Amino acid sequence: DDNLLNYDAVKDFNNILAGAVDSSVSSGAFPLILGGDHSLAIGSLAGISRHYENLGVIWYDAHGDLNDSRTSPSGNIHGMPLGISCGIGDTDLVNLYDAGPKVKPENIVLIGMRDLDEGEKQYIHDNDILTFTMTDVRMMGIADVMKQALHHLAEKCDGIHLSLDVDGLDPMETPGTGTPVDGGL
Ligand SMILES: [Mn+2]
Repeated sequence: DDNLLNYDAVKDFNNILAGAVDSSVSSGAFPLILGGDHSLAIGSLAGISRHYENLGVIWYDAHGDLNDSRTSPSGNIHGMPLGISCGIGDTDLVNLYDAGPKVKPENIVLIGMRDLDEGEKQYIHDNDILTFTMTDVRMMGIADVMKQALHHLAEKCDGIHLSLDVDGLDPMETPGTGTPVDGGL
């Protein structure tokens, strides 16, 4: 598949990261992962998902990151990590560290969305993923959004992986992002 940029580097790095996160959780520590590219969530989710039956995911981002190589307009793997973790896209990345999907779509909450691609909108709709756009955040306030997000996950999840893309914030706060989208928090 030639629509996956930096494929080998992303795959190798995420295997190492998944192992590090797995060991960290095993030792009772709280893994905090900082990185320059959201493709690292493939490895962080793979490493932590071993430890939970129903892992919840709060995905704070301007983007859904639910593309696969067929729907991705850019080929950037950092636009695909949540999709890959749900089992869509490149087989080796889907089966990274452990075989099969790491996250169930019904256990995801998307917050801060304001730049979704058509394929992503379809996936969100088909899988009924709880989604708060920036319009929702402005109308409801972030406190209410978080309350609803946690309530939604508390009913069925035994743990939560929080993923925060700096582009979820407004580009005035985080000008260093490669994918700025106006109107963030
Ligand atoms: Mn993003």
